[in-house]
Amino acid sequence: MTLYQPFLDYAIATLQDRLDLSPYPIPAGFESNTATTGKGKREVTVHTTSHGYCSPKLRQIRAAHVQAGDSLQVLNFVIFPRLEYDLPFFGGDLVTLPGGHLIAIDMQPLFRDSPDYQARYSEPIMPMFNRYQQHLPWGGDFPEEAQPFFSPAFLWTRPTELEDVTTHVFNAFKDYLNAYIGFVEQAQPITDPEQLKAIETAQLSYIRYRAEKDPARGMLTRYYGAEWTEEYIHGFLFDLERHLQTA
Ligand code: DBV
Repeated sequence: MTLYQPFLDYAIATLQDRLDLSPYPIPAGFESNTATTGKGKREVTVHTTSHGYCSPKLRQIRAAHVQAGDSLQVLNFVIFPRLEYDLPFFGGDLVTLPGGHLIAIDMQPLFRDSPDYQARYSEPIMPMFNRYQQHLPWGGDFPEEAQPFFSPAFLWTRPTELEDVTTHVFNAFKDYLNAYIGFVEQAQPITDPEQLKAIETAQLSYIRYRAEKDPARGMLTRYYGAEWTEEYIHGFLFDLERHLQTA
């Protein structure tokens, strides 16, 4: 089973169709990785692949896809806009573990407390969110410190049925992504220096948080070691800081 491959295929095809995509470089050694865990009949191969694109308004569109049989499937898919735009991040964390499915889909705001920002980037999504929440109820238990990084349209759910993932979650992923691309199409570059500074600060704060708290760190370290995992997190998955240093 490769539960989230259709999500990834759909995302790349749709972005390619609607935006002007170019490849985003993946550092050598991080295009893919494979590890084996368990012994005898329980032996499982854990295969991780990386995918990267960019567009004139999007600095990095990237995915990490972890596949290890029916009980471990993960697609982490995030879009980081260029710093000249006040666009939110698109974030998808689609996780299937032995304990069940855990789904996070959102357009994560740069300025959560700004009414104007919410009016532009969250309110238009609320009808969609309300529609999906009927089938995908709030997933509960959610780290308090992560709150500032989520929008009011944050879809956070723990489906108990596989069928909910292949139907409602897939539809929600498609709808959120298409709405996001609509925002991208409309976005105009910011020129005000103060606003540009605020965007950079907000992007850095988000990326530092995600890199520091990456919930996959434990899993990736177990399979691929600490050195590979830290470099993967800081050199590819959440790489803005590196790029600002070398710019
Ligand atoms: N999460 C990542 C990356 C992953 C990844 C880069 C390469 O940011 C996977 C893979 N997320 C992943 C895994 C788990 C979670 C959990 C493997 C399960 C961890 C475990 O149970 O061992 C949203 N993802 C989670 C959790 C949250 C999120 C809140 C629960 C963990 C917890 O309670 O601390 N990820 C988190 C988030 C976004 C996101 C803030 C935004 C959409 O992508």
